[in-house]
Amino acid sequence: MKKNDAFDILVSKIKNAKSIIIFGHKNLDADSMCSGLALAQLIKLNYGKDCLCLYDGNMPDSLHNIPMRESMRYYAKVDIPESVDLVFVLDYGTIKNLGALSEILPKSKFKIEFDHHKNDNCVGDLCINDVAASSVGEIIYTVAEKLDWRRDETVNDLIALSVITDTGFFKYARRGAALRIMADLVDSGVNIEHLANLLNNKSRKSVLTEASVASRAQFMWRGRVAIAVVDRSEYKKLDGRSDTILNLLGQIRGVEYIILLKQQKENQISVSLRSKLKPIDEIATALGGGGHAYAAGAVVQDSLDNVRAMVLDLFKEMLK
Ligand SMILES: [Mn+2]
Repeated sequence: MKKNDAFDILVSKIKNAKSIIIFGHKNLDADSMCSGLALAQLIKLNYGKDCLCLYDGNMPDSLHNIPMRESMRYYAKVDIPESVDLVFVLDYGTIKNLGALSEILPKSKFKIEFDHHKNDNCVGDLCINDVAASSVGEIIYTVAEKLDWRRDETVNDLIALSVITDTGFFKYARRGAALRIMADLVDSGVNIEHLANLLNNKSRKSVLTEASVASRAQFMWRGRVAIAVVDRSEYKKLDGRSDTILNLLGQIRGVEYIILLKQQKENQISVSLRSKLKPIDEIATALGGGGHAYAAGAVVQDSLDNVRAMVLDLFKEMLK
């Protein structure tokens, strides 16, 4: 389908919809939350319609100060009608990542997705996806520009939050678009330092737990691979994705790959992988997950020891 046709469909579906629901992946991050809220606000500003923004799983403390946070509703506490005219699915990668929100898909008359993950099994009837985009916020910005949608200060802040968080404050921006968008947003009044401080809202307990996990990391293959483990009791104290652990280990000279294992339940281990060298998304795929070339992950139903052995075997194979 040509891009223009896709945008025509997008606009006519919004114009004709009486009910609109927006959601991203379960255990939302800043991009899935901010891109959804930005889209809701754009639809409000340009078409005068209210959207219902939903989330499932845990909303980290670091997202509690985000503009329009009060518009986010917890899925289990909302009565979803049997039929919804239009559903937007954002930043999800694979249907598994939607959690209970996937129950809404069969109730929707039309589904539009915006995503920047590699995905061979899209749920959308219309897919406005771009794997080269830094964030879904970037895709939303591009669509808004293309369609001449009016943006306000809130939309600008939300899109900027998507871009800065998903690029790790521009470190992972792999094309200029993210920076050009940010330049435009800053010229429109966005204050990056203010947005960064909005995110500094974790509890002391969670940050100190992350520091403690990092301090017990092990180093293998002459220090090229760092592996850190969050046990079950520590897992309960974490806020969101525990990026601090990855950031700390990534600062160490010689560390090329980081493996973070989080014991969510006795036999359910979340695996986060980061690379400074070769793509590691294939390793995540081999574990039943996925993600980006240099930042990927999976959730594996097995014991901590077994998952650790499995991941190290896959690394051994790659580093050979
Ligand atoms: Mn994203």
